[in-house]
Amino acid sequence: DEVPDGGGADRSLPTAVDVVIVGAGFAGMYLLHRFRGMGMSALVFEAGTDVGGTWYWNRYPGARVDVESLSYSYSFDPDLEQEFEWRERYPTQPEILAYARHVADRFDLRRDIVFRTRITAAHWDADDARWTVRTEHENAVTAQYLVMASGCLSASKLPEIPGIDTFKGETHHTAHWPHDGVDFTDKRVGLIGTGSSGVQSIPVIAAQADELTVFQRTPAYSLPARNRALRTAEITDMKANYRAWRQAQKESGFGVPTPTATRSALEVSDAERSAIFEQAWESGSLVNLLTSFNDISTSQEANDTAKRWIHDKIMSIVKDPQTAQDLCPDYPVGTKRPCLDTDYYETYNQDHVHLVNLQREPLIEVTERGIRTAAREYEFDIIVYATGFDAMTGALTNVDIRGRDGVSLKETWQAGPRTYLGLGSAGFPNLFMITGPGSPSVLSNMVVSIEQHVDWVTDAIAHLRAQGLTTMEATPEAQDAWVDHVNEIASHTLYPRANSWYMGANVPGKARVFMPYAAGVGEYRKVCDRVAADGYDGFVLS
Ligand code: N01
Repeated sequence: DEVPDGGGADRSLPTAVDVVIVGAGFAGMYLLHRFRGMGMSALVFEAGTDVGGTWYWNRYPGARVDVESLSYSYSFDPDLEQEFEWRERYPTQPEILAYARHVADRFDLRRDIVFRTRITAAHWDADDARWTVRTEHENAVTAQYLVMASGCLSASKLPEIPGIDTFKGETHHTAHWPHDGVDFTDKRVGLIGTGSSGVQSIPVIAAQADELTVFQRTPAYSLPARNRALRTAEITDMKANYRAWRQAQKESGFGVPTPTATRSALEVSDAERSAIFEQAWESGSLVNLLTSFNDISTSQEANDTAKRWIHDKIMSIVKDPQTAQDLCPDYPVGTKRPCLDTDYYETYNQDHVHLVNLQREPLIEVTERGIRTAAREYEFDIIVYATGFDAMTGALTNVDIRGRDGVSLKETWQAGPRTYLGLGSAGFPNLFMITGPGSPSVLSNMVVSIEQHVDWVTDAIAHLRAQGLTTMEATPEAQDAWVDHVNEIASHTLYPRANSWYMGANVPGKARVFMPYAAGVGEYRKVCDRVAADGYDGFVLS
């Protein structure tokens, strides 16, 4: 992988800047652009060798976004919007990475990005009212503001299985895929995990491998993506109407405009309900499924109708009845992140693809030769871990962040993250999070939420500067009220009923708290706008 022009650990760094930004993904890049526009000095630290964040790291076979390309893109520059040509409805990881690189070039971002450099610590110094940020290479930079643009799904996670280091073959995690790929030809492959990464990679690995065995702890709900090349007419049409579309994105629930469902799944006939689910299934859009009726995410009974309908679909596609049964989830639809796939269920009809249901046959250990379950040992040449992330908080608590009086963010969040608006946390002045816990973040089109947060944070800092002020910190009272509100909203949904990474359930010992804000991006934006209009109500400015 070439080292981009920004250079890396060996470049000389300034000792003080106005802003340190952690992460050069979509959030970090836009932050840098905005801060520069405000005449501020900003430095971005990035662990990878290039921009792109999620799309830099997740290079596993079949990796694609599950939001349509024309919506999953920056809106802040109409010229950028017009000039970039998306090729596919759901673009591949290389296409999205190419977009990120195009943005970096277009706005000359790399000269202020320090690549190959992970941040290890950030400590607030109350006397100077500055953050001291330390890197893995023992460099230190001070900054008035620290913005964590470190991603919600970026701290990857291996499973806690005994013997994980003993396997003699090749081992890969989907979020750390080798840049020159993995050759599965003639290989016996074991894959653990059936979330979005597993569901996307399984059909592609199966097409190459000699034998593929999938170890499933919890089945996913997955919809066929119906991916295709974009038609010239739809690109032209979108480009002509982008402003209205962007506005609709901002006001929508998921950051993807959809008609509002007005009816309950329980008030229509079985035939009509099936026809509506079939339409969502055929459309290749997760949002269409989740918004097919107005009570899919709030009523167990309504949700059960979707669940039964999808079970029937799975049973009709997968030929072996036991495998089909094992692929049917029993938690409510949408309460774990649903997946979008290409030929996922069909893949299990191939003779060389096997499903191991870990609920019936628990995983015991990784051995030198492969994986041992309670039933037997499976031998592999390659093991793929599609086992996900310490989501939403991992990338924040992995850094030794210390606020007022040396208080640690990680320790303060032991019982679950506590933020005001998902943007700031009491006791941590001038620390901002992009798409932090307590904001819609992972329940939305991330680019829409990222832009809203970046705009809000940079506007807030512009406001401080205009007032001759230097610090901003959430009050404990505003934060407590916000955490209560986030929990209250979640309690009206079915989300807390599943053992999901939204709940921290995939990380042993992590507090079980529903982390994102479930009222939708449109409602959330109104709250943020109101807070700003009220002079940043709930924050102390000084
Ligand atoms: O990770 P996951 P992911 N033993 O946490 C299993 C986004 N994304 O990388 O469900 C056995 O969803 C685990 O089982 P369980 C998207 O938001 C988007 O796939 O915890 N199994 C699960 O099956 C997504 O939700 C896209 O019981 C173990 C799997 O590993 C998020 O990223 C593509 C285990 C992990 O699934 C994360 O997706 C990719 C153990 N000890 C990702 N530990 C698109 O845009 C974990 N598992 C399409």
